[in-house]
Amino acid sequence: MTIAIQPEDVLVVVDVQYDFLPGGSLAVAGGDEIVPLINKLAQKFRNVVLTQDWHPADHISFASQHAGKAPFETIELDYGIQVLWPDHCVWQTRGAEISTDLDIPHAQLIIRKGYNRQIDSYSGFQEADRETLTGLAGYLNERDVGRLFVVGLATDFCVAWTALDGAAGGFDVTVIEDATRAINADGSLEKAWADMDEAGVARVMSREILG
Ligand code: VGL
Ligand code: ZN
Repeated sequence: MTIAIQPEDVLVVVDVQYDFLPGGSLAVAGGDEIVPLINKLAQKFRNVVLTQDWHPADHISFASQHAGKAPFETIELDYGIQVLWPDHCVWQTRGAEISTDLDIPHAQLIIRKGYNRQIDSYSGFQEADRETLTGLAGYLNERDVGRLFVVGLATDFCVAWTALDGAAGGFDVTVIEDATRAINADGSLEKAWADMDEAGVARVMSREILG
């Protein structure tokens, strides 16, 4: 069965940046494999939005900012549990750049997130304090868009949180599974799919769209 993409549908391409690709500081295994597929999918969409993880060098999510802590350990912050990461996507560094292999000249908006030093932001919609909004929902509502299709990196963090917040915001959200790759730290991928399933986020394969 093929899913027919409508002119008002939107492709949301999450964090296809050098630090999340092989050779990057927080490389997601197989992250480069999805780039040609995303390019192919993007041709089906009139509307494409990109997100970009964009941190100051002393961002609170970096293990390097917490004495005695190593990447992938967690700490408790005001807004809840925070996973600590290797330094990544530091603004104005190459690692933060969106891959130039992404061939989507018609992409209309790049939403940056994670630029507040004290708050992480996996989601393209709101920061981890669950209060500070990025403006993406306002943009999409003002554009009167249809369904959201989410692809990119990483399935279990920024893709999942973006999909969940989209659904919570009333959008019809579908994740295109084979156009994502996961970090999968400590069962995070299984949990992410369970959360998305419960929130009514649909899960499809790219062939259902590409035919
Ligand atoms: C991401 C961890 C930290 C992601 C961003 O894009 O999934 N993961 N920052
Ligand atoms: Zn980040």
